[in-house]
Amino acid sequence: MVAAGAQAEPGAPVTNELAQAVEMLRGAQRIVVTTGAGMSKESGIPTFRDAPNALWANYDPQALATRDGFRRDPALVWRWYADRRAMIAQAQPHAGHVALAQWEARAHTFVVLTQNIDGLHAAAGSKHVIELHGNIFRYKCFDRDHPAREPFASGETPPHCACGSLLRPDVVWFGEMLQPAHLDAAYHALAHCDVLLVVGTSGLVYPAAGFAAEAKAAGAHVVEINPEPTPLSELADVFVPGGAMSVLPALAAQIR
Ligand code: BV8
Repeated sequence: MVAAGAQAEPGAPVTNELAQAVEMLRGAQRIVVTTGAGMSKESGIPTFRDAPNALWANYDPQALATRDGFRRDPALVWRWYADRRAMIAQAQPHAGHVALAQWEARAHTFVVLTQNIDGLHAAAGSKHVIELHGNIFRYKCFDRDHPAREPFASGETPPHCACGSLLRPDVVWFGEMLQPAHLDAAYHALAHCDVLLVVGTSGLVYPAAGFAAEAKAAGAHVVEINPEPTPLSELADVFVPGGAMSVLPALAAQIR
């Protein structure tokens, strides 16, 4: 389901940086895209920095998105994710997500490595998506990672797994390892890509924050798309100032 009017038509003017990025991408057959919260901002999902709603204003995600935070107050963390899930469920992919999905169909290899847990890349039609930090619409048990799905047998907050453990969202919290298979696939893609697109991430959270350096070391070009410079910008061959919803369609349209 894609937002009405979310056609991947170019929205951004062709700027000098965009033209440079097009030169780098034209002919590139192996493309990796890594995305952060900024990719979903124009779908109405707040980033970690400018979350408008009360929970995010009053709680530090790094305190809540941890095993200790869940142990301290499982009901609070469960409700925090339930509020986010309800908001994310209303969000739809925008023209930038659609542009990436259409581009994938034309490229030789095209992999999206996303830090986002909202599922919007897949919803837009992207087939090769690695959800590095999990998915807010999936659940598992806290002690043994047993998968769980709604409707839950128990009505408590949080509900219990059949094994007796508490249920939690199936996302990767700070201090938790990412799935080895995801990391292996990500590093393999980064080691063999012609271009890495870095879209909508502040470049602060590892291991994703290290992807630009990995790709660069393997000889790839790095193109960053963000309204603001980030710690990754000095690594990038081209920094394209702007939002994902307008820059990605404009870029993809030039590469046909
Ligand atoms: C791990 C899921 C092994 C849950 C998240 C010291 C040094 C290095 C590393 C560490 C360290 N100490 C601890 C670590 C490891 C830690 C880490 O990196 N900490 C940081 C803070 C230093 N990492 C981990 O724990 C990871 N696991 O490494 O395991 C280990 C373990 C322990 C110790 C060492 C190693 C697990 C990290 C995953 C955490 N889970 N999310 C949930 O979402 O609730 S993190 C969460 O926050 C996101 O997934 C994302 O990764 C991060 C937010 O970052 P962004 O996505 O970049 O979003 P942000 O809001 O910051 O920025 C938005 C950007 O968009 C901005 O730049 C803005 O300008 C731009 N933007 C705005 N509008 C637009 C736009 N861009 C485009 N278009 C627009 N319209």
